[in-house]
Amino acid sequence: MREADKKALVNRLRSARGHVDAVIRMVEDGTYCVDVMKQLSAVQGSLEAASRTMLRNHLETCVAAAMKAGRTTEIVDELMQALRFDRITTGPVRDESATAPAAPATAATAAAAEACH
Ligand SMILES: [Cu+2]
Repeated sequence: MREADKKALVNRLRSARGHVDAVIRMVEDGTYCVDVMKQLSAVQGSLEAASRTMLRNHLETCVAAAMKAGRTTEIVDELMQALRFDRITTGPVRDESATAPAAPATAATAAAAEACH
């Protein structure tokens, strides 16, 4: 993996970990359900982007090298197997602008939270 790509991926994963910590605090604090769900969706989007980055790297490095070495069938078989269990990477791309950190509850969500808890 190229050093710059590795650095970017590690940063993204660290950011997702921080985001998960924030969601844990939201749950512990009794934040309104829908607000928690919104943040979980944002974290998932970030992890999906990380997974796509990993796939792209694999195609550009391992797969390209295997094909050059004439191991096409072997590497394609492996890839087909891997993609089978990774619908996240091969599925539709999410709106990554939805990965913003948790926003404070509005008056409307606060009122709805009252009804919910
Ligand atoms: Cu690889």
